[in-house]
Amino acid sequence: MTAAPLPEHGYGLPHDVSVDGFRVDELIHFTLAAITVIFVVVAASLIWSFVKHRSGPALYSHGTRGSIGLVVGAVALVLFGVDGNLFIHTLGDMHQYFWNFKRAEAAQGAVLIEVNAHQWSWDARYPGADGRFGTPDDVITTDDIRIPVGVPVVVQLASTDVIHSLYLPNLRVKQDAVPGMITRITFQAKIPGEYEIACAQHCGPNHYKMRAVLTVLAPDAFRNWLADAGEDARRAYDPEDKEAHWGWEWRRFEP
Ligand SMILES: [Cu+2]
Repeated sequence: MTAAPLPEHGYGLPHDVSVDGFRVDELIHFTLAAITVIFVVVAASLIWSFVKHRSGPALYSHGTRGSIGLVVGAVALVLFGVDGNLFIHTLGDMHQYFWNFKRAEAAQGAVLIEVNAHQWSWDARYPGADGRFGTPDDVITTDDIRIPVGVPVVVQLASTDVIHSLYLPNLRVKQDAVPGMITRITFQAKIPGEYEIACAQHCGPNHYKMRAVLTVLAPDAFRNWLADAGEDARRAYDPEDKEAHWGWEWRRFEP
């Protein structure tokens, strides 16, 4: 039984413990502010017209040039000012941070992990001391992903049955695990602790049980854990146990 992360308290988004999560939160807060303003303007103009036209004969009209211009202008303002702004910022953030695997993998001390999702748990694989996946010193865990604080982590994801989705709410990232594909996700934690890992894609009757713990450790604690686990893995390695050999050679996506 692994430790459970502490429940979140209060209102709002889950506690953000990632380096880049604020970029997601900023977009959400900007959207909330924009729709609040739009709601107030729309509700106020509705109430105003109800009151203004509450008596007198019914009036049918397609509007004046001025009123049509006002509506078209307001729609254009929302489309370009709000949606356009979100679109441009999202593309920029994806390109520079959330999908910048090249930079993450090149970073000093970056941690690479392979995750195999299946009904209904998350198996994680670390390359061990030799730095290569699919060798006898690979460290394998179940529903227990450990990472060091302060360095980029890159996860390559696979699924052996149906579509799952690796969701780390406290790091503001989520990625589907799709049978027949290797997908990937990168993030960097800035606060040690235990956080929730959830499957975000309904994947069968026990989907709700597909929870795991992400433990963010101090760099030394992580190194020690990985070294000890690598020793254990080497001792426990069984070449006949085909089930345990699901790892793959780390996929190079960038040329
Ligand atoms: Cu699942």
